[in-house]
Amino acid sequence: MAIRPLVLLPDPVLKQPSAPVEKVTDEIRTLAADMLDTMYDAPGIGLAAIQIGVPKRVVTIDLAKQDEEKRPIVFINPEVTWASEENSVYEEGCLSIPEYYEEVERPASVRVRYMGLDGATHELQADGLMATCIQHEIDHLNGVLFIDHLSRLKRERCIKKFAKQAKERERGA
Ligand code: K2U
Ligand code: ZN
Repeated sequence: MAIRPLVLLPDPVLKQPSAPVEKVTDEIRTLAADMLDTMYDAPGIGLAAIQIGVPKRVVTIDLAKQDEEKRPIVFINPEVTWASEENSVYEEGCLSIPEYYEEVERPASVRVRYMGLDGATHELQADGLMATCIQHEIDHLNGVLFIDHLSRLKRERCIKKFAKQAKERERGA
C-alpha cells in the first residue's frame, strides 16, 4: 500500500466534515491500509481519513508500543453512544499540527459503535488513552481539531504560527 502526505494546519480541508461510508468496498480497504501505513510511518497512534485529504468517516488506531505486536483497529462511521460524566486530561498532539502539544479535557470513558472492515457493527468501551484518541479522531471526522478545545488566545497563536510556517514553505518551494 502507500504512505500518503499529511494535510497540515492551516489547510481548510481539516475543517471539512467527513461523509459516512455506505459500504466496505475495495476502495475503503485500500484507504484503511494507506492510513495505517501513513500512521505507522509518522509515527502516530491514530489517524482520521481527512488527515490524508479523504473526507470519509474512517479512523485507524493502534496503541501498541513500537516494540510490541501491532494491534490495528479500523473504525468506519464511529459514533459515541455513551460518555462518562467523569473527565480526564491528556496532553494531546496531532499529526496535522506537528510538535504542538496542549492539555485537553474529555470524558474519561466512552462507548463507541462502528462498522468494521468485515461490514459488521461493533461496540467498544474505551478508557484511558484509547478514550482520548478515539474522541480526538471522531472530532477530526466532524472538522474539529484539538486546538478548538483550547482558549481562543492559545488557538489563535497556534494558527498564526502554522500559517507563518506554511508561507515560509511556499516561499521555499
Ligand atoms: O489524529 C491524530 O493526529 C493522531 C494523534 C492521535 C492522538 C492525539 C492525542 C492523544 C492521543 C492520540 C497522533 O497519534 S499524535 C501523536 C501522539 C502519540 C501519542 C500520544 C499523544 C500524541
Ligand atoms: Zn489529530
